[in-house]
Amino acid sequence: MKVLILGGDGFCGWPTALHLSGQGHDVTLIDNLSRRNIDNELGVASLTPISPIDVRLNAWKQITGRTIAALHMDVAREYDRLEATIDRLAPDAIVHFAEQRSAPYSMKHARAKRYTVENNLAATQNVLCALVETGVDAHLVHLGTMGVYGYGGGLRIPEGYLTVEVDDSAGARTQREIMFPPDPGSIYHMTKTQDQLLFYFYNKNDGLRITDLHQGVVWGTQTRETRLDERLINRFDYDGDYGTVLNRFLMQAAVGHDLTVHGSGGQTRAFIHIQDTVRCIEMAIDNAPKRNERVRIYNQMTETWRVGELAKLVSELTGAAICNMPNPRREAAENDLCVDNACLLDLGLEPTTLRGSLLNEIIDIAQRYADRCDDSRIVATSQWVQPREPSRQLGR
Ligand code: NAD
Ligand code: USQ
Repeated sequence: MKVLILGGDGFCGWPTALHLSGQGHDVTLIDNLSRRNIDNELGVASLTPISPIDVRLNAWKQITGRTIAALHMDVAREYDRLEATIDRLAPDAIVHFAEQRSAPYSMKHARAKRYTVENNLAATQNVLCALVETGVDAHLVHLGTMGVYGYGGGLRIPEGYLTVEVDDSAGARTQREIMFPPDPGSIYHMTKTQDQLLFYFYNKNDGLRITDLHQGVVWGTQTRETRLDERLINRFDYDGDYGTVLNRFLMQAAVGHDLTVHGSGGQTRAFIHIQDTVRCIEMAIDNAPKRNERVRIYNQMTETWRVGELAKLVSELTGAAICNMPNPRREAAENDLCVDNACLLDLGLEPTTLRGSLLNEIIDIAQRYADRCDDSRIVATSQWVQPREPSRQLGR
């Protein structure tokens, strides 16, 4: 298949590009390198030494003989180029990762909030609009988030659609399937709930074939392909804005920093290893929805963990101390999370378990690159609610 990968230089996009190319697909990636630029803006760098994009691509060619084409393009701001590219390439599938994906960054300040909304919604709208305008019948695979559901509310979370009982217009009790009510916890997560509405509309109106993968927190760094050569290494974010919780704990243990549990650690989240991410995307591409099928939604996660339990596990493996810090986020102090993930398991996903793989991750990545860590960037500083003078507090 011809596959176009939007956001193909990022943490999930790069290993996906390699994996799909390695499987024999004809891959082109698009990226505006905004993620690398945000690192510069924040004064941080990936714990792993990531190579410039052209070095990455040349290394892949040298090692495998396979070519991945790359275009520097802003999907949110260069609509005409995007449309012309989709028209010219006529891909069978488009994988869309090209969004600002950090919740803390999206809550940092007005500029970051506005950028996140403008970038994410325009990127999604542009790819959908370009598919309609060109008439290219590509299957769009989007990386969404478990965070659109609001982490539970005591329900078993279905794969996108909730069955409800309502009265029909004649007053008879009837069952309907509706999109699960959105309940975002950050500006970033809110953009993903809005993406869902765009998908719903373009699917209903234009018959676009769309799979939305509601992914949990991704952990791990390397995949089979990124391990082939150090020039292919994947990024590892550890800073307070872009580092995700488990990778942060692994790195903190490696550098002798206390594990930074927000609040009581009772928050439960869904997790998936990066190796399983790339496999899930491959399976989604191989199983495209039929024409006139509604938006297909899969819960792309393999296990749920309480943040405090994760810290305990890492502490038991490494001896690291745990520190319960004031939570900078506005989120439930505790929640249960029960998720239906049968679709991807039925397609053949064999989960990488956290208990089975954590120690390797600590040794292979966190300890190996520990000397690249800037300790001053570890603690999360982005606040969900800005402290204000009493007279300026909203609603008072
Ligand atoms: P990332 O920031 O590492 O990668 C995103 C890539 O998209 C970056 O290389 C960035 O430069 C590019 N990009 C952003 N806006 C763009 C634009 N307008 N035009 C072109 N390129 C653009 O993030 P990631 O961790 O790889 O996440 C990829 C996707 O998966 C995101 O949409 C994210 O919401 C979703 N996701 C990630 C996780 C996770 O834990 N990392 C979990 C669930 C869902
Ligand atoms: N947390 C800590 N200590 C830390 C970092 C985080 O206790 O040092 C807590 C947070 O308060 C939160 C939980 O861990 O309760 C998860 O935080 P996270 O930063 O690992 O994940 P999150 O902000 O939800 O975002 C990440 C990705 C995002 C993706 C999302 C999937 O950055 O792109 O959409 O995971 S999900 O969480 O399932 O919505």
